Amino acid sequence: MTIKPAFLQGDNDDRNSDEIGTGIATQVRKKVKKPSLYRVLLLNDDFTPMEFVIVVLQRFFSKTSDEATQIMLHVHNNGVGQCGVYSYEIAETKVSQVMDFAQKNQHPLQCVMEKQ
Ligand code: TYC
Repeated sequence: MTIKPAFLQGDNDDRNSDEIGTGIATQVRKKVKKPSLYRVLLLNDDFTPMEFVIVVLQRFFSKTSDEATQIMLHVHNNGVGQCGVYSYEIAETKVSQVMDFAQKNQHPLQCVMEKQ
């Protein structure tokens, strides 16, 4: 039987090779880590118009008019609500886009992310 060293094994080979005759257990299983997920949240305030929040949810989170209205009302009534769940980079981009858009329109809307 031929034993291939770990570095010659195929890219898609994720088996464990316990022993290769050296007495050293060699771990060849690839570590495939799932990306951590982050919630993107909108916070309520007393000044941002409801219609503006609905536009944000449609433009940046691809919500329908009905979904956006529901989420906006949830935030209005509860103080905070979820726009979506994303990988770190996407969540960060969404937060930046919303904060830029709110600032350009002179609304105090706050958008944050938190690890799920
Ligand atoms: N409370 C705001 C108002 O009465 C509406 C609002 C909803 C603001 C959601 C921010 O994230 C928000 N105009």
